[in-house]
Amino acid sequence: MSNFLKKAMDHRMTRKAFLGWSAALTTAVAAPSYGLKKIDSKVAAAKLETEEKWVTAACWHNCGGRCLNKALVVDGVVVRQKTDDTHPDSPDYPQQRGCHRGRSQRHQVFGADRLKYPMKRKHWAPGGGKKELRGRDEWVRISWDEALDLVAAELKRIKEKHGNQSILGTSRLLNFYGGGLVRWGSSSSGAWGVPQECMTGFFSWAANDRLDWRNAKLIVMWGSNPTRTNLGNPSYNILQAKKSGAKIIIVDPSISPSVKTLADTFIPCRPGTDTALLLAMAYHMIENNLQDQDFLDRCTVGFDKNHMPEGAEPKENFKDYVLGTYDGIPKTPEWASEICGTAPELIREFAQEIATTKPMIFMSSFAPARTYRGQQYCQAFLTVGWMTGNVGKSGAGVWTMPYASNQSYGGKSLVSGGDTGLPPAVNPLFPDATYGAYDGYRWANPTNLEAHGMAYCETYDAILNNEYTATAGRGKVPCDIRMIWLVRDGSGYNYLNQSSDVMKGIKAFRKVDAVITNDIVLSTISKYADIVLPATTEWEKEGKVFQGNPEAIIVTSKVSKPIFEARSEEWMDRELAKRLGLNPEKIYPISEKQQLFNSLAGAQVIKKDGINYESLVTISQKDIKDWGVQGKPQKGKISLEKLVEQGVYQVPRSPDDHFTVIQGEDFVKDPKAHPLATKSGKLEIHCQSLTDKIAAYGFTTISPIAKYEPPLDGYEDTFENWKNKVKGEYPFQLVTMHYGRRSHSVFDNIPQLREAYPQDFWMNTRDGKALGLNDGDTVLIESRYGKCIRPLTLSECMMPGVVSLGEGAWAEIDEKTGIDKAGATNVLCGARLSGQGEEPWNTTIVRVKKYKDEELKPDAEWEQRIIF
Ligand SMILES: Nc1nc2c(c(=O)[nH]1)N[C@H]1C(S)=C(S)[C@@H](COP(=O)(O)OP(=O)(O)OC[C@H]3O[C@@H](n4cnc5c(=O)[nH]c(N)nc54)[C@H](O)[C@@H]3O)O[C@H]1N2
Ligand SMILES: Nc1nc2c(c(=O)[nH]1)N[C@H]1C(S)=C(S)[C@@H](COP(=O)(O)OP(=O)(O)OC[C@H]3O[C@@H](n4cnc5c(=O)[nH]c(N)nc54)[C@H](O)[C@@H]3O)O[C@H]1N2
Ligand SMILES: [Mo]
Repeated sequence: MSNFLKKAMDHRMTRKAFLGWSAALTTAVAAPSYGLKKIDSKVAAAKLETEEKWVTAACWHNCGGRCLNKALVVDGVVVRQKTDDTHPDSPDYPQQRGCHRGRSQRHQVFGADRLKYPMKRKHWAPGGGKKELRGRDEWVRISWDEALDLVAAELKRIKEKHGNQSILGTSRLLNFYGGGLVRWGSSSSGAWGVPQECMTGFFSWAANDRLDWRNAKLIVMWGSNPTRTNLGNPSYNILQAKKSGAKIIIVDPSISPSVKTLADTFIPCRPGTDTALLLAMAYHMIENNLQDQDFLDRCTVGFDKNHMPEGAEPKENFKDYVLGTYDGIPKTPEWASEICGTAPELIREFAQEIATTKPMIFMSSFAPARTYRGQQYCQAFLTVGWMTGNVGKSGAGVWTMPYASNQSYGGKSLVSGGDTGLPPAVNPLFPDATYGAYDGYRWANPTNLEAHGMAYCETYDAILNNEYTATAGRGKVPCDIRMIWLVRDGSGYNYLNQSSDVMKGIKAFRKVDAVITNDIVLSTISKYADIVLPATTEWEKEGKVFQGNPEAIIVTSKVSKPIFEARSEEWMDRELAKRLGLNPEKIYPISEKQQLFNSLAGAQVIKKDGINYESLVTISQKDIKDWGVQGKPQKGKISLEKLVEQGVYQVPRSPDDHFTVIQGEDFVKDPKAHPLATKSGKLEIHCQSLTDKIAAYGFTTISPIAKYEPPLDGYEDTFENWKNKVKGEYPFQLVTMHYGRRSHSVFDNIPQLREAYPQDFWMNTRDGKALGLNDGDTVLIESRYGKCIRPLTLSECMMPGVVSLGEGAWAEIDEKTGIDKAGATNVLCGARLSGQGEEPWNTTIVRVKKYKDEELKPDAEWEQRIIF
């Protein structure tokens, strides 16, 4: 046995002993899968020299990063992982280094709890069988033929008897089979979408190039925690700006890890009350005439009565609302402080600083907009940012970082992969959204008559009550949902674990005739399903071009054969298609290999001039022959072989390159010549189209200017008597932040990561003491919607009255007590309809007490969900 192989195996043994893993886990990890042949050390030693290979291995999850992962494959077995070492690291040209999760990927791919065989719930029968047993029934291993026959027959039966509208889901195959109901709304970006569209024409959706951040004197990060939520290079980039002299201010209800590593100043603010804080900052600026009046007059509408958009009531201007001219309530720091908890003096200092420090970057995450009626936060944030005039200039900007889709660098795309050539498959029941796009930033057009489906938050009610709110003012329409169809490719499910109200979700799951999923592990949705199809991970597929980072693309390769009986989603679709009387060749006219080839052949890289693009990859006739694909030879900057071998193409950067982008420079210089895609062509502080659009959804209303209205389940609702400050039944505000252990629910099953990032419930020390609680106690956390138990961490880092729990833990619900042991946040967060259908997670209220009925073992020691 070679040294490193021995080391790798020793490492496993120590880990095993340390974590006390189950016997089953040890077997599967020590003799991974597909090979399952034991490595004969002598034979292996002879072969090893030639059979070691570093392969570029995908890391495909929805974490916001796109990093380079390499796997060392020895005799078919992955023994080690590493990350980017393709070039030396520097701040200008950083390596694309993976995080602790990406580097744990082999524990996911080859974990003992990987799904190995198709399986069926024992008491499921076409039509549902014993539906109430979902989530607690036994599993039966079945053959692929049986699984595919059952799934196809049930899909056919439901379609023929009840119609496509009784199927909830969308997938390439399903869309060819008549489609299904779609869940729309905004899960990821909270309320940001429609305000961005209507107030800015999507202008503030993009940031200046990362190298330009170094020119900022001040960076305000609102509700932003990149050291946990942007684990690739973004925090590193922000650190470079700090080193170049930028002061950093973070606004958050907790002293987050990012406050500790990046911030110079911390501004506390209660969840869901940011609008009040922002209005008070505006008040201070107006009172002291600190706003950039020239910018406001030239580039915005609605700030004061003299600059209103056409048709708007002059009294409805922002300035007079802040001053309280007509409503008699000046939005002073004292007024705000009672709501947001920030000291009035601190509000004044903060306002003074942002108004007088130039250039400043004023950026927000999604979290404060993941609140009830979250649009008001977006309005207030943009308005106050614009009041400082920091738009269209170097080192300046007012924007929301699109965390989930890229590395949050800003700037333009310097290199990108081409189209796969796979034609889109439009869902006939929801023609707006083509299958395949992640819906984080999409929301249904509220006037769309063709949209069949409901907001995320209304899904379970739709199943249970047979009606949902339709778009285009159609009011409630009847429905009869019979099937939940989750046979699709990878992430983006947003069910149970990841969507509000798990408890109601389980009831809904237990009502339908069939729940079909494909998955790589028995995640929460699959646990409550009837038939689960084992999918291959990206490591077992042909490879893909992964995009998102504007400066680099990652080209992955196949790392291993499919383990056990796992099959690709495409294979499942093709097999099901045959059984449904569809032509698989029409659904997948080109092979996976051809798709990869097309992406590479179409890849474009920016030229030195910073304007034009050229082909990235050199392809020879021999390449085309070797790959067995169709294509034409072409000339580019890197050979196909080299790119695949290297696994990454990154555009080198330096401060004097021509790639720097200053967002909105032209617009600010001459707004008439370069109008924005808004009604007025300017930035809209008063925005009637926003009000109208939100009203069209029929959930909550929003004023055309930023106003503070207490959200449902916000701070005010923690009181029984607001005036006398008497606390009510649910006295604490819960935030459900994104957590280092995992990417949403993905990776939550990895014992090593569980050990490194405990799923603790955080509370302010004084609050805990007042309740007689100690650090490490097991506590029961209850909301109107559900309850869970977790170990308590007391910390002065939490604002008093605020508690927090990382989102994504795999719900582990005790059927007898209804208590979730894992700390799955959506057990606590209720499904409430708001605005554009955004999920209002960060406005949730709870109560907390000591829990004595059970000793809670660390979840790193829990039994894994291993079925076969
Ligand atoms: N490790 C990890 N990283 C991830 C992900 C993951 O699952 N795990 N998911 C990725 C995805 S898809 C997304 S959308 C992004 C999400 O990125 P964000 O939305 O930025 O992430 P959160 O962790 O929800 O919130 C960030 C900070 O906001 C604070 N916060 C919460 N509510 C409020 C509020 O009302 N007001 C204020 N001022 N602050 C508040 C929280 O305390 C937290 O410190 O993260 C991405 N990155
Ligand atoms: N309370 C609360 N809830 C939240 C949030 C919050 O802040 N608070 N954040 C929300 C946000 S921003 C987002 S983006 C959503 C994300 O919500 P989801 O998209 O639902 O989350 P994931 O956990 O990424 O879901 C991935 C699913 O795909 C499966 N999977 C992974 N890899 C593969 C594969 O290769 N093949 C197949 N077939 N399946 C695979 C996993 O097992 C898992 O079931 O969560 C949201 N939920
Ligand atoms: Mo997200």
